[in-house]
Amino acid sequence: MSRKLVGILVMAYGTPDHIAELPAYYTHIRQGRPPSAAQLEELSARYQAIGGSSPLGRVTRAQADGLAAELQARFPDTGFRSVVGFKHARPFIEDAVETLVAQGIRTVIAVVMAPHDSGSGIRPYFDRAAQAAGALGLTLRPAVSGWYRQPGFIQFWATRIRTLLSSLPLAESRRTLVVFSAHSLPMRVLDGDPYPTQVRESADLIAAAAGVGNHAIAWQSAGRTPEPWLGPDIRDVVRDAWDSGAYRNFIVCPIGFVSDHLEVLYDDDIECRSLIETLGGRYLRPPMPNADRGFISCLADAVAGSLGQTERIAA
Ligand code: FEC
Repeated sequence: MSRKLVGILVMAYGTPDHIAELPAYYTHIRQGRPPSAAQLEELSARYQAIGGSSPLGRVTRAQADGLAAELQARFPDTGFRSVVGFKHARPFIEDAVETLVAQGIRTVIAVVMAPHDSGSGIRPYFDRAAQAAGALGLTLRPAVSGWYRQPGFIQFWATRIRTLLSSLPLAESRRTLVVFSAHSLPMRVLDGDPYPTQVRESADLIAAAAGVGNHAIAWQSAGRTPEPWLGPDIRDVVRDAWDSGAYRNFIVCPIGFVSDHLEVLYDDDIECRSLIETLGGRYLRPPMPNADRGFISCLADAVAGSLGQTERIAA
């Protein structure tokens, strides 16, 4: 008897593979409105500053491979195939669904490489996946979302915070603020949205697991648009903490992301670091989850929970 096949649709934001694809990528992010030449130049300069391209595509593929291998080891009687689908770059989510269908897969579990749920940021991933699956006669469920409560995710960050704190002399560790950050969103899309609450809750859970007394929650990478975005911005949090005189070291934990990419490597490692060092302080940032084995194992825990439901649905 042939093994049952389960597809894992691993979805992430996406990045241009090459700088020549930047205009199309930026236009896609802006829902079809091409950016101005100045906007394009500014974004291109950010990619140049991190070395010319973002590791996001490579890291997402490594996460997908790791996840399939981990699930295969846990459930040897089932065959797992993971496929990557991006929101704003090729292969798009729709391309990935087609790939899974072409492989004869009928059961698909979708997971987004972002820990917190949000109506405008995360739901569109699932809506697009479900629509593509529906058009091809494939039922796609259940979706894994809002997996920030996974104990492995909390432990991942807690362990790394403790490691950084213990690398500092005691007097310095007392003058250290742990800043948890996630992507900001326009206020207009946040009415009744679970996102800010989930981010705050996960920051509190990680801080408690790390035994950290002083922590702050900040929002980063707000779009360059005049409308109000969710704050406080991470740079304001840092300035206020510095001005209070209580803090000289900052451990920045971008818990809203799970990969090295532009928003971490530029907005945090270049922009935020520069602010902190200009003030005279020390910037520290734990390594991102990327394809860390413990992190992949925690993603597998989240998927395994859904797998149980899928097996029941399929039965
Ligand atoms: O490394 C890379 O090449 C890509 C990094 C990247 C990630 C990411 C994640 C999120 N975004 C979210 C919301 C918005 C909203 C707008 C917006 C715009 C951009 C632009 C770039 C970009 N985002 Fe992004 N985002 C990444 C990159 N993002 C580049 C365009 C230039 C700029 O504004 O900086 C505003 C759209 C508009 O103008 O209409 C809103 C959210 C996440 C986290 C969840 C997820 O990963 O999907 C929320 C990674």
